[in-house]
Amino acid sequence: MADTSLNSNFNSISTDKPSKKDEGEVVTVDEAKLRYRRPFMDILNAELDSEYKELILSLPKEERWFGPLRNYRDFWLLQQVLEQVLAMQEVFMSRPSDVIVASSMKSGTTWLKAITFTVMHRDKYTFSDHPLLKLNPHDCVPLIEHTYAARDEKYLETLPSPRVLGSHLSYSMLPESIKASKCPIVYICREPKDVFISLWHMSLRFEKSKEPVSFEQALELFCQGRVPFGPIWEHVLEYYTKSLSSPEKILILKYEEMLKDPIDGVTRLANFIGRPFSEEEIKNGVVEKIVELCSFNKLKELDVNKNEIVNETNNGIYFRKAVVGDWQNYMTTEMADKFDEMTKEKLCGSGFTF
Ligand code: PAP
Repeated sequence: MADTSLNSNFNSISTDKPSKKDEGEVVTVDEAKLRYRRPFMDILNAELDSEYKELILSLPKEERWFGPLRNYRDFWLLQQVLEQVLAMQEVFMSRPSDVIVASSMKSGTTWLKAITFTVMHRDKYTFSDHPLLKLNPHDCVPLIEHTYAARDEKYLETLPSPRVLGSHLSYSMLPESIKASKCPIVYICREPKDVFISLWHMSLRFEKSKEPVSFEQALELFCQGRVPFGPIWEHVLEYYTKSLSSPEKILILKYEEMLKDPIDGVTRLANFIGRPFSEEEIKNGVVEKIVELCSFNKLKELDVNKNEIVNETNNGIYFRKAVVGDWQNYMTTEMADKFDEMTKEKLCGSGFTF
């Protein structure tokens, strides 16, 4: 499958935190290197300091769980991220060759990033010497808005085409250049009760320094959409509706279906992004190898993805259980019924089901 001569590309992966010097440097595409993303704490600790500050401070605020979040055009975003989302609308330039991995949080993003990156770049790297063995999928596929929020946006320009980039933004909030460009968007969604449980567990590990909210209160806030990039129902529906009118632009994948039949999911994705598997690749088991490399069991055992802090980034938070229906271990029947009722109401008439 892979051209081993290109492995020199992988050998040049830099594990250094980008220095202040890097920020001012003009880096050409030829010098592109994959590397660790900047730590999320840098974003959380940043002060609002742009022309958007006044607008942001005037928006509805939520800081009981995560946050401070602000509500902008019906979605809740971390205020430091929102600031950069507003700034990047005009400056982010997508390329027609980009592929965008989109999702609401905790819906299978890490997995889909790994798969899309591997499918797209399968001629570049061997399975035994693959970037995913040393870097987290979020390093290989940077989240556009977090890269901006970490003031590291020049890095996106250094990546050679075709780039695989991620976003948790709702479709309506994506930069115009992504919407107007030919670049395909692969969107993954997941049953919201499992998303909530996944988010709850992440918050337990992430928000240690804050006064913790109760499970019941977190559930209430989730249902009100008061979580980063929420509400989830509107997030899914925006992409789903757009996928109906522009099926060549957006592919909707479901986490549960991917778990049941990953070969089919990977094959559909490869076809959609214009990188279908050849007969020879299929005969040589390339699809199975991609599924194996990107599998939960494989990725979570890698040193880079263990709980230890790597470059100030706790990659362990992205790998927990990876099962369907874990909500049953945490929610009462009453909670689940109320939740399902809401999901039914939100999706009513849309034609979409989880
Ligand atoms: P993010 O939004 O913070 O990037 P995201 O990757 O979307 O998180 O979701 C994390 C969930 O995907 C976790 O689910 P859980 O809490 O219910 O266990 C995580 O375990 C699961 N996950 C991570 N990697 C994989 C994978 N390779 N295959 C399947 N599921 C995965």
